[in-house]
Amino acid sequence: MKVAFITGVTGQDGAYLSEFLLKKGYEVHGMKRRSSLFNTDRIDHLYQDPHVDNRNFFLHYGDMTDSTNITRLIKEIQPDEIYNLAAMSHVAVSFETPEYTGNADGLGTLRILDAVRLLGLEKKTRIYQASTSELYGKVQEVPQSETTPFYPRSPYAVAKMYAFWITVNYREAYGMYACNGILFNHESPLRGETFVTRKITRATSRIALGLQDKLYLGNLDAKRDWGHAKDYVRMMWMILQADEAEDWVIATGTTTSVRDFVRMSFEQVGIELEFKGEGVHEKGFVKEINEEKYQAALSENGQRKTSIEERPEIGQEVLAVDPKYFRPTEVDLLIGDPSKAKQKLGWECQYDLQDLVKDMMKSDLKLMKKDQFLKDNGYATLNYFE
Ligand code: NDP
Ligand code: GDR
Repeated sequence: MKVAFITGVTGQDGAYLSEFLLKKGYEVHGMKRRSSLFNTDRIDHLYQDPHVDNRNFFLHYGDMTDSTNITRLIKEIQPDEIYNLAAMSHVAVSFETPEYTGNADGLGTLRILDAVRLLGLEKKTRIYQASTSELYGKVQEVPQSETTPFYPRSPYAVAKMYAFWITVNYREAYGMYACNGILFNHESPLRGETFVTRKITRATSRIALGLQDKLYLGNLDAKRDWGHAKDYVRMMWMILQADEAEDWVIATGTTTSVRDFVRMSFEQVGIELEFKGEGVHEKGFVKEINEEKYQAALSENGQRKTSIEERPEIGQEVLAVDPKYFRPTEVDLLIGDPSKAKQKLGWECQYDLQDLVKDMMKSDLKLMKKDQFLKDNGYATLNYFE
């Protein structure tokens, strides 16, 4: 039985990767942070009672900023594969917490690599480093591939650039099997609520159900190459099974603006939007509602129907720009060229963007119907949006 150690196990990718590796027969160890509330929502379905025998999923407390803890965990676990997914992963927040981001995302990666070296596990343990398309930053060329120069545009991306090169350096200096997956944006129903896609699918669901009037976003012109996280965690594993340790771009090869992602989400509930104005004055209005599609989307999962008074109306302003979501420096356009991974690893996506939006909207409609039920019955619901 192979043993994997996943940092960032409580995050979007950590949850999908754990599921994937457990299905493959791995023994999976995950590192989670201590928090004052439970932070294991995404992996609770995998949890195993510590008092039973034959467990194959284990959680350990740890932090990327604590080398003694990381070294001890790797010594105890003796992993065949390490997936370093832990990071302060929000680009906008990294401008608020640049030093911490450098420590956790940049030096944290060094702590993993150096622990493996100091413990003499260089020949046993393979390491996957969660690198990112944010490394490309300011557009130098499109589509971006393994040979495109980096130009990071945020403290997050700069920290990840250190992590990228220290991974390459340990591979070259010590002969370690250490790889970077340069993954472009990938999303899912498990995506954190403050990343733009999830913020949009949550708000669209709430607006359709009459729980919220309007959504505020930042830069609607930004373009991203969005894939489904399930497809991308499969690639993380494939990267560590290759004969040679290398760096790989994983992307869909298509790009879409934030504005079009909003449009696609509303289409899922039969609402057509019209955009008016420019820049900070741009707004989105309800242009048409396809009654059949609206009813079909909302009546799935069998909850009560949204009353006429609660429903969005034609002409309603449902989207506005709030400059507080603009970033001091922005990444305008990402579109990846995954040819190398396609040719050498046989990379294929099972989900396209339409499937992704559908999957996220289906899940968020279901979650928001739960909120509708709670509200109907006099309970408080989450009222926090960032
Ligand atoms: P998430 O933000 O969903 O998860 C991040 C994980 O890291 C969480 O488990 C979080 O714990 C943990 N974490 C954060 N800081 C620390 C720390 N100091 N010590 C220990 N654990 C910590 O990210 P994703 O799952 O989306 O991404 C996984 C990795 O891939 C990240 O490194 C990200 O930067 C990178 N990446 C992501 C892409 C994407 O589009 N999703 C694209 C390219 C790269 P907690 O739950 O307690 O907050
Ligand atoms: P990104 O993802 O910065 O690409 O990093 P995010 O979803 O946060 O932003 C994508 C684009 O949308 C624009 N945007 C907004 N973003 C957020 N979060 N909130 C808004 O209200 C909003 N309005 C417009 C942003 O300006 C940006 O252009 C993600 C993270 O998962 C990283 O960890 C990962 O490395 C990269 O993807 C690849």
